[in-house]
Amino acid sequence: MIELAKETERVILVGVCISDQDDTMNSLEELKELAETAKAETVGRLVQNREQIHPATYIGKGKIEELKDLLWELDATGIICDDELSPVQMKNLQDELDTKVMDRTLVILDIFAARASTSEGKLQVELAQLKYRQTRLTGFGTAMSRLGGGIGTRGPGEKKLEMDRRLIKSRIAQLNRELKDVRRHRQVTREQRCRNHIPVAAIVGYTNAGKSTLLKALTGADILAEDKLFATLDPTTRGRRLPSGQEILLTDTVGFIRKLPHHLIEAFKSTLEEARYADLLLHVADVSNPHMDEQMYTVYETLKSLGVTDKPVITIFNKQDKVEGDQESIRDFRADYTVRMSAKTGEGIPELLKTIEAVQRERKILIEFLYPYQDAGKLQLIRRYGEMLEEDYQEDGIFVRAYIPAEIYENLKISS
Ligand SMILES: Nc1nc2c(ncn2[C@@H]2O[C@H](COP(=O)(O)OP(=O)(O)OP(=O)(O)O)[C@@H](O)[C@H]2O)c(=O)[nH]1
Ligand SMILES: [Mg+2]
Repeated sequence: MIELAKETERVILVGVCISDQDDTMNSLEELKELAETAKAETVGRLVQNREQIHPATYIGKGKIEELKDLLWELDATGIICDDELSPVQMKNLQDELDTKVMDRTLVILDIFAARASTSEGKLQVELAQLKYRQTRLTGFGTAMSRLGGGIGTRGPGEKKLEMDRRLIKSRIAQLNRELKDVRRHRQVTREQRCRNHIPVAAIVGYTNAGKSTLLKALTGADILAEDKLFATLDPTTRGRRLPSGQEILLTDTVGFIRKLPHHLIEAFKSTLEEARYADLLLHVADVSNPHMDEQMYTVYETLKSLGVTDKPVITIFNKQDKVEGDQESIRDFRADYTVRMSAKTGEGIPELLKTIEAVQRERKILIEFLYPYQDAGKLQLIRRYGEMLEEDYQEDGIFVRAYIPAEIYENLKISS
């Protein structure tokens, strides 16, 4: 009889607890969700308390024996370790266990690979996958082909993942060249926006917090919002007018997660960097998630690693419709403002818009000018990019009181 290829992978999650037990369990819980998203079924868990991760085998000798038994008992097809394994750890575990050995990074890469839809997204994912693969070629030999698919085999460059080291190197170089072009293009778009003085707000936050739903609610953008990890990979930008009449651009971005793989950050830099060129950050947090505080911490840490530190932040405590009762304890001291809302029901949107306006105003200059009538064209500019508070047509000119972006101050001075 020919054994049929197993459709679903049955995996055991393996974690090492160095300090905080709760934290390790939360991380494993999230790994389970990641595995599920990558279409694998979690059939067991194994956690070892250690002072440090074993440099050669991730977990210690005794635990490996335990894991062997567990693999057999649960009829598992592989394991997923909750940290990125070094090539040596991966190889040793594979030799010891004779099963498919995966890690958190591989799973996240796999999810990204399945999600990538634009050419930029695909290039970035392939680059990250190949870089990860480059040093781990030996690890995927027999166990992988035995399964004939599953986590780690998906991606835009599916066939190319089987390439040898030399070819991988040249493909990486080629991908880097192509991505350079894409980045240049993105840069030009950003510069154009900058020249137009339209402020940009980047929507950032933990994966599944509701970023895309927020963009949808604010702009009516037809984008994918799903109860899935990493539903969004490619940034989408849409415009929206604030109550004052000023236009603002909102950019939805890829979500963050703890232990976001280094190669992904590198490869997705231009996408992730959208936040770096924004004038303001809308940080979406999911109040219905019991681990919201850790998630917010991860978001700030990731932003820091991307060099985004000096932007005004509005933290949005989203999904209010899902929670009840006293929420006094919900705070974010790192944010400049906080807003409670529900992107799904629309509750709280007016307050959010008001808050965005308040932040914008802080970045603006208040002018009080009496323009001669031949300068009337400048009012156009003010209405478009600023916020007109008062315009009074007097005998000797037009009196204007308005908030304007600092960048256009020079253009609005009275010519004399
Ligand atoms: N009840 C409730 N659900 C919400 C709210 N906002 C978003 N959701 C749901 O949360 C899930 C995730 O929403 P998305 O908007 O896709 O989240 P995201 O932050 O863009 O996620 P990624 O792109 O995967 O990082 C979806 O099922 C939404 O319907 C809300 O205010 N209330
Ligand atoms: Mg999204």
